[in-house]
Amino acid sequence: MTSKIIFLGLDNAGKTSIITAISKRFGFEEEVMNLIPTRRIDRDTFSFLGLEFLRFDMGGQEQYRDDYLKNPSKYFTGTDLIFYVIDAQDYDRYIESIDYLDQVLLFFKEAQENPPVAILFHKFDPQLTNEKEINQKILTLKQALTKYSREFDIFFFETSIYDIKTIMDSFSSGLSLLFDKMEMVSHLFSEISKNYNALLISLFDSKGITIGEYYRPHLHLNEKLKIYDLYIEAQRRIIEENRDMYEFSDKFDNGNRFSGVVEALTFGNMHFYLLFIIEEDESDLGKTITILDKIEAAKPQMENIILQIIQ
Ligand SMILES: Nc1nc2c(ncn2[C@@H]2O[C@H](COP(=O)(O)OP(=O)(O)OP(=O)(O)O)[C@@H](O)[C@H]2O)c(=O)[nH]1
Ligand SMILES: [Mg+2]
Repeated sequence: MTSKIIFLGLDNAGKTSIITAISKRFGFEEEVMNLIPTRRIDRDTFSFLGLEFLRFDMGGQEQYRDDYLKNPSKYFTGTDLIFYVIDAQDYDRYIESIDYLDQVLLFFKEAQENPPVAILFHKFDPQLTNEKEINQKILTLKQALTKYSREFDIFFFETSIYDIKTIMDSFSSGLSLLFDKMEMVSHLFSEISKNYNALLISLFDSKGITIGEYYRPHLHLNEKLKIYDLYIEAQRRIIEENRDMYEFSDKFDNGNRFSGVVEALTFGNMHFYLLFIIEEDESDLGKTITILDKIEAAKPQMENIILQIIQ
């Protein structure tokens, strides 16, 4: 069974940029700078956890929007997941965007289809995250959008192509809505983390989609971003150097040191990457090494977890 995922939103919202960033993950900046408006609909397919997905990038120019809305069943029927993208910087078009979403969701409601809806407040670029105005505007918009929550499961995300982690997180979380088992993995990781005193445990597929994740509640966003950058680099090295694991050690802005280990796990032609981050005990480095050894020894257990979810 193929699942259908659609990306909707006004023209210039950033849909194609997001899809490009997800598919490439590195070196997409130039391509994104040179994007032209999508004509009608771009389709592509990808697989995740052994399942096939059809992804529709639905061009948002007015003529196309009119077309979809005139013939909604042709375009929307059988949708399993909606990503609705709003240009968070374009305040003047908030109303227009809500209006479009209204009409789209009206179709789904009448057709009695209720796919989950991930709403992305996009172009929430790193330099804006602390600005009062945009935060206030987004908050107001969220309040207006909660009216859909009676009929639909809606989820909000702030994203920016200048912070790839925000994009990957929103996409992974969206997909997780289609997989009960993904929640199970995260739950399991939270249990496992206690044995290793881990700061973070994540399982990624080969394209960087998060299958499960645990992180210590107090871990800051910039700490997560730092870890993610190191992870991307580790994954690149594993592939280039044909390794099955990679270890690194670094420190956060507050000076606290941490160790990371990425293990590559392979099942047939599917590749997964398991990331552990543990706090380094500077007074007792032997302890850190013991934990890292313990993590390595637990590889079969981890492989079992993955086997359960890809079956
Ligand atoms: N500042 C900023 N600009 C972005 C971001 N994402 C995309 N853009 C820019 O927004 C513009 C439009 O992006 P597209 O991805 O083509 O928009 P679209 O939603 O696919 O538009 P249509 O295909 O017409 O529906 C491009 O110039 C991108 O470079 C972002 O996160 N921040
Ligand atoms: Mg486009």
